[in-house]
Amino acid sequence: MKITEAYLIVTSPGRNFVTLKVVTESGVYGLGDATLNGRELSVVAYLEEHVLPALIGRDARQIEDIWHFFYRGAYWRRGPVTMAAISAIDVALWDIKAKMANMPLYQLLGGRSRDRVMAYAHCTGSDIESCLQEVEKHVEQGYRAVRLQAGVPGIPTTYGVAKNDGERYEPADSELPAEHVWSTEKYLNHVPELFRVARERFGPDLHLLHDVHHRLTPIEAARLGKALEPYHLFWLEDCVAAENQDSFRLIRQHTTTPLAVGEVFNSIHDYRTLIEQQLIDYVRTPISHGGGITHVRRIADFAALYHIRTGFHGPTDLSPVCLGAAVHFDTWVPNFGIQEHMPYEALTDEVFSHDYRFENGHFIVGEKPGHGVDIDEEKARLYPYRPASLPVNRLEDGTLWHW
Ligand code: KDG
Ligand code: MG
Repeated sequence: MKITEAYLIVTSPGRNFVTLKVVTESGVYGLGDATLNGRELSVVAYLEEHVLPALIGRDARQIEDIWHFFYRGAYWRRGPVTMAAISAIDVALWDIKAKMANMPLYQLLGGRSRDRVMAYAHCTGSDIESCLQEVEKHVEQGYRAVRLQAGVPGIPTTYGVAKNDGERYEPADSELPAEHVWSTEKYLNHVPELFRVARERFGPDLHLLHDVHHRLTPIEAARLGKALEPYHLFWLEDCVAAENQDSFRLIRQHTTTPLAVGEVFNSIHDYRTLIEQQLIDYVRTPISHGGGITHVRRIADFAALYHIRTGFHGPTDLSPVCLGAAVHFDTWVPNFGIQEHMPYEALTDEVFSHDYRFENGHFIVGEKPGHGVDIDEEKARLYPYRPASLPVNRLEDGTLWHW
């Protein structure tokens, strides 16, 4: 089953997406998501210039060998660009294999472990009250889990909060990086109050999540985790920048608030200490950044040994191809925790068709062979790439701070 063609489709139906299409001699094709948000064209160049020429002619069934060819064989291992490229190939090949087997992808992985996949929604507001109004809306829609981010008094803009209440937030909203102001003190004084009021208003059952976007030091994260303990968070996400995995030990010593990490990780090696020493509770690396199904499955299995569960990154800057593959993975993976969900714009869904459904706060996997996501290439051509950058963050005195 030779690969005869492999090419990229770059499109921006509301958001930049890079999609790899791998075609075989029998005409069966597979799609993989190669979107590295904010750095999209670097993966296009890496794939087109260095990888795809060596993919043509290989046997599409040899997923494992092809994975290692582009990982071990590349000399330059790991890193977001390399791993996003490998992920795209890997997911496209799993899509092909599942289509050849005439099975939905989750069946090929080992079958169903659950009927539906619990997702969490983003609820944001300029202040506590407007954020909680969003929670109310999402609870009415059936969500059982919500991520709360509210504007911090005294800081002009807060990343992850919509510009206008009731709207979705856009992570990459300017051509060049906008500069935001950050105050750890103001933030730490504010967040516990948000969760106190939320827990009081919505009762004990609703899962509450929060994302720190890597902005604290370990001891500050420990303080926040401790302050949030009475409100029983489902998780506290990315509380510190995680290059130093050992630093999580300090956080863990001080708090029982569950910790989630990994949306910017791309390898099992990024997790080694965190998992082996049980310093975290959820792994978040999406399939499109962590080496595809082949490698993320290894991360999940490693995590399972230590009672750590999955909670994949799922913002709108990963394409529906990634989300489609994630819903299959989530349906199968024994140590599933939760799936992030930010609904796509209608335009995105016009370009990418999918057979997963979303109902009452849960994804339900489709039964089409493969991962069930396709792209309308003609429509995709109508929406050319547009440069879009994430903001950067400075302390009030001008110091460049963690993202
Ligand atoms: O492009 C950046 C987003 O993907 C990121 O900010 C989203 O932190 C995020 C999350 O948890 O979804
Ligand atoms: Mg996050």
